[in-house]
Amino acid sequence: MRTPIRHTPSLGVIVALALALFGIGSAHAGPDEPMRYDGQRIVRVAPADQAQLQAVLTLAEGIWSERVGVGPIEVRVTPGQLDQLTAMGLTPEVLIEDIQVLIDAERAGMAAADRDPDPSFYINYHPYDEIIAKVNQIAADHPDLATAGVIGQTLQGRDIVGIEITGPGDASSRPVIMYNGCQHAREWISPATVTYIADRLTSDYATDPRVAALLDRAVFKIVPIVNADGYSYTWSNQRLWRKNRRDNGDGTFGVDLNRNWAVNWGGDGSSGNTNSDIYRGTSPFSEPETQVVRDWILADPRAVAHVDFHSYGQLILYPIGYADLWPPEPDRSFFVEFSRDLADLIFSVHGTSYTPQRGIDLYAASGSLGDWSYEGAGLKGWTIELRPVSNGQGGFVLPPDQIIPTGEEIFQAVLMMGEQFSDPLRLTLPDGPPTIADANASTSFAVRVTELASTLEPGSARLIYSFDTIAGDTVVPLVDLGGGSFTATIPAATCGRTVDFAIEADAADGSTVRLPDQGVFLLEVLDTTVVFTDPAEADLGWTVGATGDTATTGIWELADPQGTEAQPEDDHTISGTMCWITDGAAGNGLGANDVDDGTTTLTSPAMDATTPSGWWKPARAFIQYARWYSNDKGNAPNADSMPVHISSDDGASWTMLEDVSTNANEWVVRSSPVDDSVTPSATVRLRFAARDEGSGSIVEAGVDDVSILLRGCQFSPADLTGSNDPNDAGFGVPDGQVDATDFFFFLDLFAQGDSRADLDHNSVLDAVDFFAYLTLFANG
Ligand code: 0X9
Ligand code: ZN
Repeated sequence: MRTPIRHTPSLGVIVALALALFGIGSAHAGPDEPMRYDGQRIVRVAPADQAQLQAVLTLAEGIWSERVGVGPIEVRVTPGQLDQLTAMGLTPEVLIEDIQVLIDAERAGMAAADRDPDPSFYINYHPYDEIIAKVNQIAADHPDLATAGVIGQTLQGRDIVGIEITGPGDASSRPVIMYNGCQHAREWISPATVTYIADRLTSDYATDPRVAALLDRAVFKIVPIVNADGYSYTWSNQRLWRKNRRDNGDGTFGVDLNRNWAVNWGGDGSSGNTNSDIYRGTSPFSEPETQVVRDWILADPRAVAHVDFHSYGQLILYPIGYADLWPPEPDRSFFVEFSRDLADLIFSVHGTSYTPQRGIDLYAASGSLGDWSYEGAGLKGWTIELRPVSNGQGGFVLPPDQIIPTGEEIFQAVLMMGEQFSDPLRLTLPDGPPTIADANASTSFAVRVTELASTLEPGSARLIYSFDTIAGDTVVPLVDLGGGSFTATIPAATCGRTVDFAIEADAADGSTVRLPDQGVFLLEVLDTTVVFTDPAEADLGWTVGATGDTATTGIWELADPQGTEAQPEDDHTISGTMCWITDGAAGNGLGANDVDDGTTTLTSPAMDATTPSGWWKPARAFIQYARWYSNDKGNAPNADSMPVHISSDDGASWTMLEDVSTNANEWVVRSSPVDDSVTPSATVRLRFAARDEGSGSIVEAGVDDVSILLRGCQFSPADLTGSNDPNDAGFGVPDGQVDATDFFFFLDLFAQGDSRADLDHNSVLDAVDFFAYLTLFANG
C-alpha cells in the first residue's frame, strides 16, 4: 500500500520522486512499498579481462547471469550505468528492456487471480504465511498420509516448516526422499513447485494406484521455504533479493545460504565480500537456516536422496559442483544416466528441455547444498533449476501461469525418482547385453550394481545361464572389480547353441533384484569370419566428395590424425596409425580445421557381402566400422549429425544405416547385418556425410577398420562326427548330417566322461546333458 505524503516533502524526496517518474536512478522503495526497478535493463556484456569484469560488477545494480567471469555475463543496470558500460568500450546487448514492467505484470496477474471466486492455489504465487498455511492444510486434509511440523527457526524467528508424506503402516524401513525449495529468496517458483508436489502426492493417493503404490513403499519429506526471511523480504521490499537477512554488521545484509554448507566452504565460486550475492558467511553453517536443514537431513537415517530446488535455467545438476571432480563409480554413471532419464521424462510432459549436467560444468559453487547432501550426508543429491530456461523469459520473475505446468512436469520426475529409490539396488549393463557370442570362446560383459534403498550383500551378484533353455540353470558369481563394477562370463559353446541368461543380486534388506526384471536375455553362439577388412593404412579406392558437397574446410582425408579436444590422436586399428578423418591436422584452435560451410562426403570402395549357401544356420553378412564423431564443443553444440548410408548396387541408390548425433568423442564400433538394410551383393558401399549446418558448431569425424563379417554355423551342434571309426578322417569332424553316427558318438563321449558331452558347461555329466543332446538331435 502506498503511504500518503503528509508533510511537505523534502528536497531529497522530490529528487527521488523525479527520478522514479523518469525511470532513472537506482532501485528504490518507500518505507512500506516494495523496491521498484523502473527503467532498469538486463543487458549482456563481455568483459575482456579481470579488471574490466570487476569494473562491470562494481558498476552494475545486480548480477543476473548464472555464470560470472570474463566473457559474456548478464547484469541489471540503470540507464546511466548502461551509458557507462558503453563508455568503457563494451557493447551491451539489451535482453530485458524494463524489469519493472515484468514485475508489475506479475503483480497484476496475481491481483486478477485473487479476484477469482475459487482460485486454485497454484494459479498464483503466495507469501510466506499462505504457503505455510497451505502446507498445514495439506497435512490436515490427509491425516493418514501427511504430517506437517516446524523443524526450526530462521534468523528473524520465522518457522521453517516441513511436511512428511507416506502411506499408512510401518514406515520405519521405507527410503526417504527429501526436497526443499527457496534457499534463494527471489526464486519464487521453487517453493510453489515443491508445495504443488506435496499437494499432488497426497491428493492423488486415493485416485492413482501408481502414487498409492509409491507412497506405500517410500517417504517424501519436503521443506518448501528454507529462507523464510529472505522470501518475505522479496514480497515486502526487494523482489530480487537472494540471500538471507543476516545483518553483516557493516551496513550490508545477507549470507548466500547456498555457499554456507560445509563442503569445500570458502572455495571457488563463493565470496568473502559481505556485499556479494554469493557471500559465504563467516564460517560453514554460520546461518541458522543451513543448520536447521542440515539437522533435518542428518536426523533421518532412512534418507537416500535429496533435491535442492532453485530457478532458473532448466537444469538437472549433479555433483561435483565446486571443482572439476567426478563422483566415483558407480555413482558417476548413475548420476549421468539417471539425470538424463529424468530430463527425458520431464520433456515428455510439456516439451520443456532440462539439461542434465555436472554442477561444475555450469560454474563453480563452493559450500552448496547439492554437494553437501552427496559428500556430507551420503545421499544422492541434485540441484534442480526450474523454469524458465533463460532470463529473456523473465528469469526469477516467472509468470504465475507457469506454476502448474512446472509442477506437472516435476511431479513426473518425482514419481520416477521415488520409484527408482524404492528399489533396493539398481542393476545395469553399461555396454548392453551381449547378443552374439563367438563359437568356442567365452563371452564376458560388464555389470554395474548401484546401491539405492539398500546395500549389496557381498558376493551375491551372480550370473544365471542356461544353454538352449533345456539344459538347466547354472549359477556363477560375478567377478567383483570394485566400485560397483563386475564382470560376468558365459562359457564357450559350440556354434548354433543359444544361451539365455539373467543377472541377480541380493540386497541387505532380504530382497533379490533381477535383470531383466522379466524373462531372460538371449545370446546366439555363431562362427564369425572376417572376409574383408580395410585398416585404412593405404587408400583401397575410396572417394572423397560427392555432388552437393559445399564444405570448405575439414574435408575427408586419409591421415594420421593430430589429437584435439574434438579429434582423435590415434586411429582405431591396433597396429596402424592412419584413418579417414575430416582434416587430420589439429590447426590453430578447435574451430580451425573442423568441417565448415556444409557437407563433406566419404564413399568406400565396393565390397563383397555375398554369403555362402548350404549352412546349417544360414550365414549372414555384417558390415562393421569404427567411427568417431564429435559435435559437442564450440558455441553451437549438437547442431549437426553425420548420416551413414549403405548401397548394394555399387552406389546407385542408398539406404540410411544410422544418423550419428551422439558425441562419444571416442571410437565406436558399429556392426549390423547387411540384409537388415539392403540385399547383400558383391558391390556394397558405405558413405559417411560429415556436415556443419549451424555456424559456430565444431564437427569432427573419423572412419576406420571397415569390415565385412560372415556369421552363421556351417554345422548343427548335434552334428559331432562323420564317422565312429577313430581311424577315419571324418572321426570327430562334423559332416553336415545329423544321424545315428552322431548319436552314438555322443553316447561314447558321455560314457567316457568327455567334457564335450558337458552341454550345460557346469563340469558335471548328468541327465541334463543327456537330454540336452536329445533335444539338439531332435532339432536337427
Ligand atoms: O548458484 C547457485 O547457488 C545455484 N544457481 S542459482 O541461480 N539458483 O543461484 C546453482 C548451484 C549449483 N552448483 C554449481 N553450479 N556448482
Ligand atoms: Zn538459487
